[in-house]
Amino acid sequence: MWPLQQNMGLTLRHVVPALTSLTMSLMAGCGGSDGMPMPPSGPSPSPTVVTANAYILPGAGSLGDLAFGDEPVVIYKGERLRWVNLDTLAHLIVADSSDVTDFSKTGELPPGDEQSFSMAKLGMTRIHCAIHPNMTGTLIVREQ
Ligand SMILES: [Cu+2]
Repeated sequence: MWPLQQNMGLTLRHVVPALTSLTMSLMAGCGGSDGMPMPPSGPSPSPTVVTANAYILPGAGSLGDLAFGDEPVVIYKGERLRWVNLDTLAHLIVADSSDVTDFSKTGELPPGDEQSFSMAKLGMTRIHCAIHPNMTGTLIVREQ
């Protein structure tokens, strides 16, 4: 009986740290820049974050630098940038300078889909569509 119990003890000691590090890496993967400072206290108990929509217009693939409607797309620091695909084709928006703002790229956005990003960092970058390189624009994150 002794050898068996020793074995089980060893197994447990090895399994627990493995689970812990897996959990930690999963948590790290989920971490975004959602640690936003709360706005000054208002009537609502939950913090309100303004969402700014950036639209990928219908027919965007042939609209060139008008593909995103607004040129430049201006977001205020602390807002959520929400890419909304109003086109009938999928698009994948990429920042030319991926580390200047908190937006580096969307995933592939199917028609009607959307994706949001918390924009805490001030900056400006050119943007384009990875699928339709002629779709270009400018993204600016500025102080409110
Ligand atoms: Cu596109």
